[in-house]
Amino acid sequence: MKIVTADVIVSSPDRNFVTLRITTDEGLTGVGDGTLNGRELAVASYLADHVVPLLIGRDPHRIEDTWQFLYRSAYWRRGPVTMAAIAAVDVALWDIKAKAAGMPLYQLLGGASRTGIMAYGHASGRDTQELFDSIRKHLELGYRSIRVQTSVPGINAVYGVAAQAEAYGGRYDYEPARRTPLPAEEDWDTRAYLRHLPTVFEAVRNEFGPELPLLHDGHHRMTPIQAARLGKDLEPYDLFWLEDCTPAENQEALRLVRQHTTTPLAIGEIFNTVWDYQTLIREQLIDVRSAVTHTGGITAMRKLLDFAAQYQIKSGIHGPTDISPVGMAAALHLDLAIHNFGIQEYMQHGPLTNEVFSQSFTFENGYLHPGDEPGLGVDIDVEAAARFPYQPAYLPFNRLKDGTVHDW
Ligand code: GCO
Ligand code: MG
Repeated sequence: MKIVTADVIVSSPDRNFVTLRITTDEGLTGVGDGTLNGRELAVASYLADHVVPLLIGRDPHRIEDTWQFLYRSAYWRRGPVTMAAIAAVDVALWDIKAKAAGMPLYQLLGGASRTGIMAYGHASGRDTQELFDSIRKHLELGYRSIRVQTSVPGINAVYGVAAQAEAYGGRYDYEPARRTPLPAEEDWDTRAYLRHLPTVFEAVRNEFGPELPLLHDGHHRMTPIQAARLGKDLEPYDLFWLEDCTPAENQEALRLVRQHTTTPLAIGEIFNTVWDYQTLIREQLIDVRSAVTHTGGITAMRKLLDFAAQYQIKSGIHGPTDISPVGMAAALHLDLAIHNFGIQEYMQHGPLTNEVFSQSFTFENGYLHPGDEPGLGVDIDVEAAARFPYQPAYLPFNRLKDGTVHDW
């Protein structure tokens, strides 16, 4: 078999997506997700200008060889643009291989290790009542694990609060990228946040009891010692995880947080290679987390998660709306196959996205399943995609009260 064409499709149904569609001389097609929120066109150019010409004529079955070729022949290693582009190719090739085998992809990854994939949903509110309503809504949708994000008195716009995001031009339940000519400016005050958040978790536990798994995303905004304090303050509320409590370019910073708290820690959605995790995994400084679309695809993620498994560290694959249905399907096949599955983030896409991407995965009683169609079980309708051309959109950023730029 040979690759005859590879098309880079940039579309914006509800939000921007970058999709790669590879076609073989036997008529098989495979799709991969290369969406990098707010920097989509950089990946599209990397693919169209520098990767697609190298794919034509290659044997699509040689996935490991193609991965190594794209990673090493570029010379300039790592980085989100490069690794998202490699991920798009890798996932499309796995899709083709599984279709050629007539099996759902998870079968090629070792078969199912479980019957369903536990997912968490994003509840949020500007106050306790709105938050409780949002939690109830998610429970009614079937979610059995809930991420809790809340406004903070004294701060105008806080990451992850849907109603607040809407007031600032966001769309649907939660989508941080906005179709504004410049990144939106938000405000931040860590002391106010550290005072407020434990009171919110206390209220949620009192209302919903001890069983419900609860999560929270700190979105890289604390220093290590602030993160250590928050982890300690949240211990009574038994979190499933505290995510991205501090920026982790410096992996060693997590040693300090770890020494102070038993709250499980999740890190990795902005990482893109196993090297970003080396200290975190080897020293068991985190418990879960990672992303498929931004980490070089199934090939690289499988190696990363197998490495993590030796340290009893579990997966928690990134699944916000900026992961396309293609990237989500890739995550689900991995989730089903690996032994060290932890939890899967799952935010449902808007109606236009579902017009462009046909999907076979299901969400029932809080559990996801990738379905049993050969391949990934997801495809892109190229004509429908063409109805939704790219629209510039940016993620917001934060400033402190004195005007200093801060992590968002
Ligand atoms: C999450 C993430 C996202 C990111 C988004 C940026 O936990 O889902 O933090 O909400 O902010 O992926 O594009
Ligand atoms: Mg996050």
